[in-house]
Amino acid sequence: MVDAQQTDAQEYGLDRDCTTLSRHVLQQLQNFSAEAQDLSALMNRIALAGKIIARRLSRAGLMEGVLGFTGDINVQGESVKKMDVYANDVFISVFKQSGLVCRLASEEMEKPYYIPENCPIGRYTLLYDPIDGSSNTDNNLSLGSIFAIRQQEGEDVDGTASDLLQSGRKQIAAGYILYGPSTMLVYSIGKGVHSFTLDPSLGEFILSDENIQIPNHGPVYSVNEGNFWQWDDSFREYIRYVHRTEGYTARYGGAMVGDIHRVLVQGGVFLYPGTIKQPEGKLRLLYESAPLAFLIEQAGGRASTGNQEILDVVPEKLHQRTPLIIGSKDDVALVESFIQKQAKEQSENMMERSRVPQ
Ligand code: P6P
Repeated sequence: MVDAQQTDAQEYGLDRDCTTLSRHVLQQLQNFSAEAQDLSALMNRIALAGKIIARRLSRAGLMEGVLGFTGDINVQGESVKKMDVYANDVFISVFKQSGLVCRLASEEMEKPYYIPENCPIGRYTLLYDPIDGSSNTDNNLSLGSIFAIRQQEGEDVDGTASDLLQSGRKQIAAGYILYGPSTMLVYSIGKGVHSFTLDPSLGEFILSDENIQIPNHGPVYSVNEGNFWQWDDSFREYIRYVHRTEGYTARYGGAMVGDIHRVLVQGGVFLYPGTIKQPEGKLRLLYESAPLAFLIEQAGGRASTGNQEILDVVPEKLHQRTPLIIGSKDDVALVESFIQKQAKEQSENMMERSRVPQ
């Protein structure tokens, strides 16, 4: 005799196993319009790309030609890993015949990839970082893919994709795939943040957490302290503060997706400030910081350059970089307070100097 409670649990379990990503998107939108169907299909293609990349990573150590460098330097001036190229090609292959997109803009490609005329063309653009944290590929550590979806605006007649040079508020969906002990896909279409875990036995991403909210404050600060003397003093002052204050813990994995996922779950802040050599910072705006900012804002957090909300920054070029402070709103505000304090002191010093008789 199966009791009612066991039946409920069984039904809940079955229902959850059937909550795939594409179904969840339609549930979120509560309609089956053409746009809703497109968004559901777009997320499904991203899930397919994630499954293909996860499969490659899980067997990388057993295969020839998967790990290591290609010997090329990409548009970012960084040495290219074989996984960077493979993952970039996966997204192109998955979307090329989808009829959903017209372009793909990637960290790995100087110019966007335009869907060939002999393929069905859609009205969306996928912006992505195919492998985030590729320095981790050869160490079997966590990696990520970051994605954002925007609608094409106007006609991209000169092939410069200038309509992409708009603020992150134009994103209609964004998220990341985290290749860790399990493969997770975390996304938002502007209706909260939801996570899915890949069930290899089903070959499906299954809903694992809905409406994720980031704590207003958390213990984690995630930054590469090896750059300490390269930063503006305001960031050094913030680090000195967390060093001497109880309740903070440093975590830095070298792959932003994993570090920001930890901040999303536990609370805290991830920061990649500008340095003397690179005042604009290392991270790219359109396909790294803006998608993550979209997601973290949807979870109740914040993302800032230090002086401006990331989602309000209007880029001047496709591969524009930005400083990034992202995570719990109280922790982002605390970092900003050190920047504002220093700016105030500098302004007062200048006023003082202007008052001293020459
Ligand atoms: P560093 C990976 O290349 C990346 O873009 C982020 O994923 C990561 O947080 C950062 O760069 C690591 O950079 O200078 O600390 O090695």
